[in-house]
Amino acid sequence: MDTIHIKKLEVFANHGVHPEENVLGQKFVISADLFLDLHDAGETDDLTTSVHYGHAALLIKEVCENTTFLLIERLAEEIANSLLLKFPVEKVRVVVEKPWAPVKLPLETVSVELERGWHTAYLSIGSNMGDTKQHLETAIAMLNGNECCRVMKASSFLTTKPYGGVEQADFLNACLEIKTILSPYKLLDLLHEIENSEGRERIIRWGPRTLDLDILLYDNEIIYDDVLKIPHIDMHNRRFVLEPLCEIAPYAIHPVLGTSVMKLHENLREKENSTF
Ligand code: ROI
Repeated sequence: MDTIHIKKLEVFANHGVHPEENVLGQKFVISADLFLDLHDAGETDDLTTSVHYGHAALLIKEVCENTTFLLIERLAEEIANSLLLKFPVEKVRVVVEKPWAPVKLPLETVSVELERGWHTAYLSIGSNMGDTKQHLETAIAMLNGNECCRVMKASSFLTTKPYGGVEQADFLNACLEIKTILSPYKLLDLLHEIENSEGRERIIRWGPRTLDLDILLYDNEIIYDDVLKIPHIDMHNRRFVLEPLCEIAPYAIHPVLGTSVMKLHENLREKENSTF
């Protein structure tokens, strides 16, 4: 992808583990690569279609000067997040150098480097208690209200029969495409927070719920641990997931099965038709 480079911006700031560093301050040298599509700027010569590198450099300076962190890792993370949130960039690479680090050895510099960016995730949302439509709408509003998430697409709301064998009321379901700078684990935490704020209690497994939010896909990532399973472990068997997901992302690929959402939907319909 096209890149704007900001190379070795010098700032004076107070980050460090030693209290003396927080008082005296020292030099930090920051480099940032901003990844974005520069075709429009290249063709139109219009600054509003790109990022003003002066504004980006000023933001970096402000983040460095207005905070005091122990670690340069934390500072780099904060710079990366600020750039991603303030400017229309897909990804950033940030290097924080600390040439005067008090390590009592003759080294040129110490530094950290990290890359952060916007990710695409697909979520399933569902409710079968109370004002179901209101719960889904609140979930969408709360996701959009979080600066680290942007709801890009929402499917229509579908009334679906309960899946999973527990007798209960019909569900209202939908799927969302979001952009997020949160890691999969942080995104999961946010989804739990939103569920809890809508009064979600975990009483019966697969029982009624005011609001259920699941991560279906997160880029092409595959995660399988005690906390999180991505892609959602049962999504290919759930019509209430595949039908709305097919509306907004028919060509998204399930990274384990290597199959498009449209094909998974078709396969499930065939399976259901052959069993009934
Ligand atoms: N069934 C439907 N139709 N919709 C859901 O959102 C839903 N969610 C669940 C279980 C209980 C598995 N069944 C569902 O968690």
